[in-house]
Amino acid sequence: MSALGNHILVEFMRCEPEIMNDVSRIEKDMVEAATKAGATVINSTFHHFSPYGVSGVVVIEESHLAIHTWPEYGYAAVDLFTCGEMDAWISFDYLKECFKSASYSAIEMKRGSKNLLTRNDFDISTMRQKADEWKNPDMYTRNVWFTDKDENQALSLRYTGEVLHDVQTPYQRVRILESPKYGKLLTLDDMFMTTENDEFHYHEMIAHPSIFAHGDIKKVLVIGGGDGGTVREVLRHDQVEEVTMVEIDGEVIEACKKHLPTIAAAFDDERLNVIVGDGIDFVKKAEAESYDLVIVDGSDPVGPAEGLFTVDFYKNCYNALNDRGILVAQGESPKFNENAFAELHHAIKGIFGSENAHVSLFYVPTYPTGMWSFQIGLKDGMMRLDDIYEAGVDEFVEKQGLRYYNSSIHRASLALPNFVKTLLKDE
Ligand code: SPD
Repeated sequence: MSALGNHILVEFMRCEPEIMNDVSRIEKDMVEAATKAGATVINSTFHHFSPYGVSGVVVIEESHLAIHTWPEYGYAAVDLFTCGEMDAWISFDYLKECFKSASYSAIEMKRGSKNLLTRNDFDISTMRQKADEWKNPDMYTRNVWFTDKDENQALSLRYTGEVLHDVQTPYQRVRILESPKYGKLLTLDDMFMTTENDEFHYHEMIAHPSIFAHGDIKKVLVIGGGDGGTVREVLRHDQVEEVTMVEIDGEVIEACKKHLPTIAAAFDDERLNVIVGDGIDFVKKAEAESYDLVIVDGSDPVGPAEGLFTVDFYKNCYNALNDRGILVAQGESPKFNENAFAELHHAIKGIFGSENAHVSLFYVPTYPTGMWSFQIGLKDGMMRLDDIYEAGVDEFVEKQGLRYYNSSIHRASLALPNFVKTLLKDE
């Protein structure tokens, strides 16, 4: 029986769940499946659903290949719809291998039986000309988003679907994704850590305010900070003699050295000593009164960073600081995780004294709500965070080409909105 097209409806079962959730890989496999069968690819569009599932279609001159996946069932429903001489069973065999499908079935049916159809007469040349006038500027379009969220709020960034690095370490899932707007993104588990295009907001603000307020920082301890952005900023200061960085997950350092060299830019500095190990334990055993500055550049209070939000840890940081020492800790957001934000402030108050606990606010577009904080403890009650030599700060800013921090931002970051003051009040 002669027909216009051939349709193979495929069930791929017992596939590898990770593959079924990898939009980039599925798109490549589908395009390759079409090409291997001799099809001419016109374009493709794929979408990743949160938290899992992929849908997509490859449009070919000979019709289309479409897919919908359910990673949680290791299942893919695939349509191979072709016209002309193309053998779609080649695509079938190829995809079966790609998806590592251990069980599959397929039904083949003819589409558009010619004995049931009547052909109309068209002016083919005009129609071809019309079709040529429309050009698709992007051959492949993807709608893939990474979302950092809690149960009520989220921040999503579109990424290209390219996963440059994806490693499950004993501590967390470390990923580097490529995005059109923010460059490469470092994510840990399901949270944004830093991005090429806005990392300077965070890294300049974690380092410079306390260094300028103190005036003579020489010995620094950084807990966490595996991407290298914090030590890069600290080491801009010539008076800094020694920086020890203790990062629990060596994979973060390696991934960032490889994919984020502009952030991991100071690992070769001779003043830097990198230790891959447990920062909580390191601080517990640190020599008393040995640091001018302790910076806690940790992740959010879940997983490996949970211990960085305990009173005991900050007591040990206090002990490790000398009598003019300063603590700066990643302080969470007063609009996203209010409880962690307020509890950390109370912990620092309890240890450093209520007049010596401070909060600086800054803006990071790629963290949920955008409003983020560093929390500061001053061991010396006479020190004032806003006491800076402005001209010196701005000369440094100019010379170093800083893009977020300056003397006005220094002061402004210490001004708190009323709702934040209320959040921080003692109960
Ligand atoms: N939700 C993100 C909290 C910030 C975590 N630290 C970022 C590391 C940048 N060096």
